[in-house]
Amino acid sequence: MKIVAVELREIRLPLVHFFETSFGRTTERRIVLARVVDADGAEGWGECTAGEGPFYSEEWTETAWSTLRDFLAPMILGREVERAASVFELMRPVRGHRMAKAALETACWDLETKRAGVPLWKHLGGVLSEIPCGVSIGIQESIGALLEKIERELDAGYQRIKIKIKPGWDVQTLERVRARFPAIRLMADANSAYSLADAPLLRALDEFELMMIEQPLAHDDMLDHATLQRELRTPLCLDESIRKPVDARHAVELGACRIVNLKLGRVGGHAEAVAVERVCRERGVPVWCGGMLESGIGRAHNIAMATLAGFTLPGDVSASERYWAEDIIEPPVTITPRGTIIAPEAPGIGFEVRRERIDALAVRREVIKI
Ligand code: OSB
Ligand code: MG
Repeated sequence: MKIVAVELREIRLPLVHFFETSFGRTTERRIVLARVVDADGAEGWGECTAGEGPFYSEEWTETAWSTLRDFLAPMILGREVERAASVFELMRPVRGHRMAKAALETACWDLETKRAGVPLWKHLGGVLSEIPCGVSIGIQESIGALLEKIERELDAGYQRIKIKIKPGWDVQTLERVRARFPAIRLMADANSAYSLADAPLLRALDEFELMMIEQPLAHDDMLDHATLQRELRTPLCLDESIRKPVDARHAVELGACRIVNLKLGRVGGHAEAVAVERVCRERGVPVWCGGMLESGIGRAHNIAMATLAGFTLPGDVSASERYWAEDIIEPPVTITPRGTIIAPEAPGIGFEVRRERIDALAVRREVIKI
């Protein structure tokens, strides 16, 4: 394929409910979308999962926009790109900025598979035609509100509940959740809110029989996680610390985690995600698909990734209606009563992109051409 135009759009999309983590609250997303067009006029869409500020990672909406416009788009424009699988390599001169890279890279995979008339997930080597789903529930105004939310998600069929924790919203909160729901599959995500000095508190969480504790320590740490893991019965899962395939190998070899949250944007797109999944699968480490409050385009790409064989645990990818009054794809993502998402059979990402709605939501647009 030869990409002749890269279009960037920033859309603003208010969340149905605010989403709060240990690093802050999001009420409205600022999402950068990438549309790539080849010489025959075929298109592909990707989404940048960077947040509204440099808090989950150093990337955010503005760095993604300028990095895509000034560096990444020019690196692929006009090049004879043999396969979407080689796009990440073309962008190698840029260090980091994996979420920005993923926007462009995933758009190329959508284009390639639309052209070939095959579903993206099959092209990636996916084997699961139905993926198990859980939900991630942010920090709430009260424990009562949290319990109500959990009840609603379980009624909808979701297979596991993840709650966000932080100092002051941890032991007591989990105690109440467990008292009310003694047998559910439950886990907690701290988004780096603790340090090794909190090991006694984290050890106290063992009694709640959590599936895992996600990223309790520093966003860029592995050694302290390995030390902590030796002191815990509960498996640790790394999110922020795993940015590339070699990180996954190091984490597993160090014993820093027993499970990996794999996020498509965080690792830089499908080619790198396939490599991370492989590192984990070959070492018997389960992975699951994380979420970044994606619109339908990012969500569709997540679904494709989550069909790979290593995705053996329920992920954070859930129905569009949990986030948006109206999504930017058609149909929106829905779950079955079994708490699964069925991988679409249509070519590419398998959902129709609502171009007019996107243009109506766009607050800026830039076309980079050869
Ligand atoms: O740590 O997994 C995380 C959202 C934004 C940033 C980081 C995280 C999350 C989530 C939400 O947990 C997952 C989702 O529902 O998309
Ligand atoms: Mg996380």
